[in-house]
Amino acid sequence: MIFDILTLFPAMFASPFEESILGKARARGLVTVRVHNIRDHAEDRHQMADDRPFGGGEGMIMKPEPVVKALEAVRAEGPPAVAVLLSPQGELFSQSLAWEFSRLERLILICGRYEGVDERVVHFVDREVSIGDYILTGGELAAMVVVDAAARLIPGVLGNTASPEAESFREPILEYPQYTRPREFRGLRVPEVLLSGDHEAVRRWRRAEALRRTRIRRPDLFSRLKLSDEDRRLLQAAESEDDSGDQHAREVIG
Ligand code: 9D3
Repeated sequence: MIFDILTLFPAMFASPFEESILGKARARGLVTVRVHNIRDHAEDRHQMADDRPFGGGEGMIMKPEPVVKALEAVRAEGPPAVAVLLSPQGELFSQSLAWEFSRLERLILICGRYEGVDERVVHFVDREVSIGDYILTGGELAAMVVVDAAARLIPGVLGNTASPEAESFREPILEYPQYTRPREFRGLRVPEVLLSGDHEAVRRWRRAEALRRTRIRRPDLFSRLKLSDEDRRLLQAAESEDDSGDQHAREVIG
């Protein structure tokens, strides 16, 4: 899959895609990331990419022409592509959108800066995407999030260590707590059941922990879960236990 990224800050993309899994996927030719400087498509002598907002107001707005020129130039030089503007006004990015993008031959990601992008740019893209309700200084980090989430779903990118296919069928539940050696770290012991060798007891404990955490931390997910009779029993058993060890639970309960 090809990712074309349009940005005023191409240097921001130097290292994130060279490390670890994505770096290997690029080396193996499964993923291509090309970064394009929008400023190269600005017409005037000073290559201005921003200007003051009509109607007045704070800050600067990205001019439409350099962005649309860059988009048209990049579109013309490769296979069919979906063009996405990263924008705080976009639809919320999600795992299902990551799956959709991962099936494309090519995705063009446009990163805004300053106080925003001239609204007419929206007419030239296929969709607008936000990664969440918090304020970033530009679309670059959002574009990296989208590339990372979509690229790991491309067949072969993760290798044999994990199967992303399984993720699409997963129930909406948080994961159970995980531990590795040593058995005791700074006075904190690994739960005894995980050392017991009793696989059935381990399974029940993990299920109970996952259910309990989901109910406390993510009631939105918990309400969508279809609980089995065993799930109800596990939750009831967990209820009677002291849960003061759960730092996050303490925060939520207050
Ligand atoms: C505080 C500034 N805002 C009011 C004038 C407008 C604003 C403009 C530009 C807020 C953020 C940005 C830059 N953000 C993005 O381009 C962006 C973004 C984000 O901020 N949060 C989540 N997803 C995204 S995708 C692109």
